Amino acid sequence: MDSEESSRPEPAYLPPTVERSAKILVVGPFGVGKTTLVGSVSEIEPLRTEEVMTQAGAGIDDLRGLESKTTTTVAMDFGRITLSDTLVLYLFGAPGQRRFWDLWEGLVVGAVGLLVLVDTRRLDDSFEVLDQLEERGLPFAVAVNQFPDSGRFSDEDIREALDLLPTTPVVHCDARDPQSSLQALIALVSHVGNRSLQETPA
Ligand SMILES: Nc1nc2c(ncn2[C@@H]2O[C@H](COP(=O)(O)OP(=O)(O)OP(=O)(O)O)[C@@H](O)[C@H]2O)c(=O)[nH]1
Ligand SMILES: [Mg+2]
Repeated sequence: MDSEESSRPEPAYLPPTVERSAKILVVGPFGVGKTTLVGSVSEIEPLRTEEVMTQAGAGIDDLRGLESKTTTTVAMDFGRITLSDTLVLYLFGAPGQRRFWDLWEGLVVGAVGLLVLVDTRRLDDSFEVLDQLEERGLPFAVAVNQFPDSGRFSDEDIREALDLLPTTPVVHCDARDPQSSLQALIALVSHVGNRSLQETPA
């Protein structure tokens, strides 16, 4: 168990005040920080399906700026965060390697919205992701995961570069930081609106 996990409070049960739940899918290209975000913000021990990357990905998976990355998600991440006294989010993280994108079909079922993580050092990788989402019509927010050598881009720069609608929220975050990740989720939930949030069974 690492220090991040051992310091996590372990609320196994939902507070009795929780009335609504929402499934959120965190998507984005390879290595953008999806597993990191789900793990940092989750109040329960996150479920991870990491496998060590092999030579099969050499020349396919772009590891520039991710020199310390040795594993990749092969199925999904799962976490939970109680956002307010009455609302809980179930977080699903998608695998980012292109060859696993078919799994997104299943993972997205029941999701009320998507958080799209973006790495400005490799913005091109995000175009294909956004194309997929626009076909689906589900609400999404864009969270720019800030790396030390990312450079500074304004929301407007990001909006223009990714050709986003004026209504799509753009936030900047550090996926390693629980509070920062939480702010990204709050931006998404505000955008999704209360209408889509499910009543939890009594
Ligand atoms: N500096 C910095 N590093 C980060 C941040 N988020 C993630 N990392 C690092 O970047 C790498 C990628 O993180 P992952 O969370 O595995 O990315 P992923 O999107 O889940 O990757 P796949 O599942 O393989 O697509 C890891 O080595 C993280 O430690 C961040 O906000 N800042
Ligand atoms: Mg991952």
